[in-house]
Amino acid sequence: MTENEREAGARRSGFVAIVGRPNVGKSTLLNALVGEKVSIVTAKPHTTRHRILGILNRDGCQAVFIDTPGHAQRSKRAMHRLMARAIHQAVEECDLILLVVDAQHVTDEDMALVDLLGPRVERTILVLNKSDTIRNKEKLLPLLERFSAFPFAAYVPISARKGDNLDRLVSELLGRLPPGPQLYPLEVKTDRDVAFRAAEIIREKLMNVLHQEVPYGLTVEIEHMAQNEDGQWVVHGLIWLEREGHKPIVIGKEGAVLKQAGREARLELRELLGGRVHLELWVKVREHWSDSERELARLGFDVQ
Ligand SMILES: Nc1nc2c(ncn2[C@@H]2O[C@H](COP(=O)(O)OP(=O)(O)OP(=O)(O)O)[C@@H](O)[C@H]2O)c(=O)[nH]1
Ligand SMILES: [Mg+2]
Repeated sequence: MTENEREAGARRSGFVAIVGRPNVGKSTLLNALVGEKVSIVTAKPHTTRHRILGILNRDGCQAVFIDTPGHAQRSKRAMHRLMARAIHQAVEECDLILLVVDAQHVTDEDMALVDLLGPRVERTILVLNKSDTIRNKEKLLPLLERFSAFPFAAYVPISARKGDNLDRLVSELLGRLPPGPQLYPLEVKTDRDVAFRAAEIIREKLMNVLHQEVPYGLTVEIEHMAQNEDGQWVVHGLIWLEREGHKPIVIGKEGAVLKQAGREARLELRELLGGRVHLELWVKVREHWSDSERELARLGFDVQ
């Protein structure tokens, strides 16, 4: 945005899709841009499963970001099909794209994504994330050269975790949004309700406590959530697994895993809900839920 436009109070608004392969830091970036945790983050790939909106307001402009699941190789499972669809939809619908790569490990999968974007690279900003892991910044040069064969709108090295260079990224992207009105009320930060966010927080804590052992297809559903007379929130969460044999892993010895994840989740739910929280978790089994569109719809996936 030029100084003149800013003085004239020119408004810009639009949708900005955040895409990239798994684990490059898309959700960390979304949270840093929005200034609030709206999307969960773990050290493991395939953390984000849904399309999640996060909203930034600055200088009379509004950017509506769409966090997407990491782009993975083809898979036949219904859940992965839906995740791939979420990415394609986001890319089609948006005004601008942020393609996030891990500046330390650019792979053939990143390049495959660039191909997939095709002519849309012209409205894509290449975001070289995790630049804090690169001591010698000259190491970024060959990377930039590799990408310079494509007509990206801009190239911005950042650290989403440390917040480095985010101002530059924000000014690059706001300046490229089309003129338009405010799309969401200023106080709205995300399109997701508290039940969705609560379920995601519980899933994040489980993924962290389980380290390498997260059973494929673990998901969390909020069965009940309400505030009682003395202001305390009562939250009942169901943890769905695909196999009976996964139960002992998720429960842990004498319930240790479930207790630790529950403790950590409760602390964060307190912040989200702004009051004391009583959290109860149950582990349940439903075979093959991640390959059944009906089950996926029941668990909040957009199967339309
Ligand atoms: N060093 C460093 N680590 C980062 C940075 N940004 C994200 N990470 C870490 O990278 C890991 C993955 O972050 P996420 O934000 O969950 O990545 P994602 O791209 O959303 O992953 P999926 O949802 O699985 O596709 C986490 O351990 C983050 O803390 C960064 O700027 N620097
Ligand atoms: Mg993510």
